[in-house]
Amino acid sequence: MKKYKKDTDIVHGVHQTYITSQDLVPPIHMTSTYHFSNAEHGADLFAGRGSGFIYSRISNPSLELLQDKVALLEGGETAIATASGMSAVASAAMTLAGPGDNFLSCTTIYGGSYALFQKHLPKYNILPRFISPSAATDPAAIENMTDSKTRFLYLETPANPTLDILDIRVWADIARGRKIPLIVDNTFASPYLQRPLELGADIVIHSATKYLNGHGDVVGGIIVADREICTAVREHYFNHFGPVMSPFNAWLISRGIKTLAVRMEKHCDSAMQIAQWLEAHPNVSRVWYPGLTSHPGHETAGRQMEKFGGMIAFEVKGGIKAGRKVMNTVKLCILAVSLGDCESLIQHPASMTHGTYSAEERKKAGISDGLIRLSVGLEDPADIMADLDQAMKQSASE
Ligand code: LCS
Repeated sequence: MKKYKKDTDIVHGVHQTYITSQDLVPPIHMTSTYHFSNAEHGADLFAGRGSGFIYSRISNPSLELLQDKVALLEGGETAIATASGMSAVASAAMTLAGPGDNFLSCTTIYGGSYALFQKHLPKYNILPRFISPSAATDPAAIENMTDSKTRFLYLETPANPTLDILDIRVWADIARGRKIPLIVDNTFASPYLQRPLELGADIVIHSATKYLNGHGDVVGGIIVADREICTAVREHYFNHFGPVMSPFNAWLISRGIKTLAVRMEKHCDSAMQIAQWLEAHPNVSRVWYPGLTSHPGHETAGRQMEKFGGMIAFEVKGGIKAGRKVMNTVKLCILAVSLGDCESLIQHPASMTHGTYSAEERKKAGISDGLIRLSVGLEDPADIMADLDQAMKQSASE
């Protein structure tokens, strides 16, 4: 296949040659099962001989199109579309580790992933080890947290919700040294900004609910890796636990991806402008945005990301009380969890997305009570700043 540039792959990328009607937009394959040509054909497919579809929990053309597209954009061999980002995380973790094993994750990750690791996997005697964000930039400290029972390393960069940046190459070198895979949750960056596999990671996970889909109308996930790993995920977990994506959702996410380049450019440019404005705002005590030179991960982010993303965290003077007022006073920004949508979304991690952490755990993860997270949408950034400004002024005057 001809190698195109990134923006062209985002729009074109992969085609399904077996669809003969020449549609510009492929149909949604809303089918649970497939007609075998004869008994021998069905038996061959079940035995893994030849290619074809068997049953939509195992594979479906609409899912295959999405999988091939995201694999192409991430520079991976293949992919598995899953019902949600959480089922992508769970499928990978449950495949790679078994009873008596451990794995190492940074403390600061999405609250749902943290709950899966901290509360649920231990029930299967799969034991998490968490490394603090400050130690997670020190190779010796990372190495010291692993042993012969460590089955994988796991990180988010930029991390939810603090936008911490970890050096993917550093973690990948440690994983390679121990002959274990590195999983990177690339949800906050999207493959438009960051391709962890090219930096040495082995598995990329997305909540496709976010930037990949980009329109706030779907929940979905995806795992990208080589064929060996994806086959293991399918055989050891996915096919029989069954967290499969619906063909309709796969179609919507494939549609969403076509505009990934233009959306990410605007998310990033607006976020940079808003982060700089927030940093200079008299009512703001701190801003976390990897594009700011004040961010400790700015240099690493500049090396491994093409731009700095559309997510900002900030704290207003007066802590959580003032922060709550801001969230209750915005008019344009929408008070909601999730991220990566057309609309700007504002939320409070300590009581919402990261309520799965205890107060002490949040402290270790660097998630302060006053932290507000903003997913910068596609509106005119001047309107977003005016909205935040009126909310902060009103909150400060009360
Ligand atoms: N990974 C990251 C980095 C996430 O932010 C999320 C969801 C997931 C995985 C799980 O994906 P899901 O199952 O929701 O598709 N993050 C959310 C957030 O920050 N607000 O609401 C959901």
